[in-house]
Amino acid sequence: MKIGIVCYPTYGGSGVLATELGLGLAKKGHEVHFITYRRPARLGHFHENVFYHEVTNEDYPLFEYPPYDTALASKLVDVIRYEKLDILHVHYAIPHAAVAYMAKKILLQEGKYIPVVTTLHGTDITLVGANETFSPVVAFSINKSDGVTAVSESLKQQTLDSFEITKDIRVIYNFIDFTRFRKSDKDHFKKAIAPDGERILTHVSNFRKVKRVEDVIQVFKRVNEVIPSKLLLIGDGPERHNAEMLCRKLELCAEIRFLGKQDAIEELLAVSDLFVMPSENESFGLAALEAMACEVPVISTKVGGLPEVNLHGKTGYLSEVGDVEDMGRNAIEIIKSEESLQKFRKNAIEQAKRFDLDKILPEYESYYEEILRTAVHPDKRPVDSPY
Ligand code: GMT
Repeated sequence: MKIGIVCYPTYGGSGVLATELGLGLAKKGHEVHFITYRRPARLGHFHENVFYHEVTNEDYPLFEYPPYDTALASKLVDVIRYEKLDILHVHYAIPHAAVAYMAKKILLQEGKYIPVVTTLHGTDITLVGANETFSPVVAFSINKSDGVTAVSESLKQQTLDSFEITKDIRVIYNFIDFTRFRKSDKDHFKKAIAPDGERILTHVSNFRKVKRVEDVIQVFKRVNEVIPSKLLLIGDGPERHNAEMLCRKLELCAEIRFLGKQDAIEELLAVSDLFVMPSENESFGLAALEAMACEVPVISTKVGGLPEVNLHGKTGYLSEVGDVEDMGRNAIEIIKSEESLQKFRKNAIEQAKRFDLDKILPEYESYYEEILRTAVHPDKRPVDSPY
């Protein structure tokens, strides 16, 4: 199959998932074309069957906002036409689903029908999409997609609750590549971070408000008062400054390391003892799954799709948003003894295996096949069809 993939090329979860999906499909022999404004972060080097098309934008003094949507639609038309793609898979509804619809309509004029699959990732529905600045276009373009998937049951339900959706939404969970994410015993690495055998707590995110990074620090403070620990904060974003200020105020800078954006997150997760995700909203929590694959239990909130990933009392614990006391207590409960930690570690990896790439990738492949079989070419529709 020849598949086009559109996503945000940044460190956000949707871009990571889309890139891993494309790489997995390419390994299985599909031809995969990424169409993005920058090379996706995880597309580091040459891969067989993988092609990358950069969307370039034109600047002009009239444009206060260069029209990225138009540039992307034009690029899609060109790539789909020239590379003869079979299907287009766009990740994150805004603006990708609407742009895909535009490209589809343009190509229809020349008799080419390209089915579009839209994957909803979270904030495209819960935070940004539901806002009336975008909602009419989001609802329209979801309904005009040939196939729609959501990364958790919770996100599917939230989509149905927030918009008038006429399309069936298929839940296909996010996945994990176990060849990359697994526990390792890099002792020298662990020693450098925690020279006196302290426990290592880790948080990975894009440091947006929704991630509540300050809660991570508050949880860490409570843990560190009882069990000597270190905290690794991985990623960067608008909330980093506030987080650094809080570390200084709490006089915890010696115990907390801000590592910024990292490519080899798996190496850091692999030496961690606990992952902390106190988000206000999380459709799935891919970073938590990556931790669990490395046998790291998770302290998280019980929002969105997190209860589908992190099982309370088994792979970690779930708390109310902002309840740092509860999260602190739960964290201590997990790491208080080697016996307890090992039990949670074992459960974490067992649960992570449900989301193995080798299980989930075929779900996408058969969904594509289903869409290719059932999407109705306009020639075959009644003449008065509105499509
Ligand atoms: O977490 C973010 O804010 C990034 C965002 C994205 O779209 O890049 O992540 C969303 O998609 C991920 C992949 O499906 C999910 O694992 C995250 O839970 C989801 N984030 C939120 O819902 C806040």
